[in-house]
Amino acid sequence: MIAHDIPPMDLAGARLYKEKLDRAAQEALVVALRDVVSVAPFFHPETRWGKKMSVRMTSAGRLGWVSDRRGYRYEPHHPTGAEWPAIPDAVLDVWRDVAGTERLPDCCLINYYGDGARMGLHQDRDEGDFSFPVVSISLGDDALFRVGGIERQGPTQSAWLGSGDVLVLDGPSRLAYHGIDRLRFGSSDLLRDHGRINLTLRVVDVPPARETGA
Ligand code: MD6
Ligand code: FE
Repeated sequence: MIAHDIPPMDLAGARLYKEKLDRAAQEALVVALRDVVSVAPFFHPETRWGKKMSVRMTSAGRLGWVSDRRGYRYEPHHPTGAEWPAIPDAVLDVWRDVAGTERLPDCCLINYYGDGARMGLHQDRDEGDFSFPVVSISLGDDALFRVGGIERQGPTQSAWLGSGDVLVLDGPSRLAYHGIDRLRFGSSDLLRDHGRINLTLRVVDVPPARETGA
């Protein structure tokens, strides 16, 4: 179930909905993600500089996010050449609840963090239209999230993201620098072998031109 009565916390302009998803909703997401991962297995991406990232990744949706020596980009196919599976309905329900837009996401990036995995400070800026929010869902072990402003060197705030927490970057926070400093590995029993899954939902393309009526 998605809890509706909890107002979000402000985190450097981002909205953090603590415990947005109860245990049953989290388990339902994990079941749906198992189907996704059976079609589109996790892979270990490299950065542009040939360094392996510490997280494992896959995607669902029309477009998936990939990183290799050619750079970071959205692709219509998994590295195996297969199409990405559809974004599960249970995931879209979370977007519908918090995104505040009729437009559905094109991409659900799925990151798996094992023991010691982290995510360096970055901006999500490979999309065509930054007026759409980015919605992120945390499942499994607690992770220390850091978010700042639109300049890498600026001050940052940190918060632990727990299983079932939902974070929305929109408005002025849409292009904020953010990352995961560390995990409390083993803090949750949601995932069989511990670790953490983060789902990041994004509108990738510029939407079709709208009639203004003017
Ligand atoms: C993570 N999150 O939580 C990494 N990006 O593992 C992100 O990179 C992120 O949480 C955009 C919006 C929200 C996020
Ligand atoms: Fe991000």
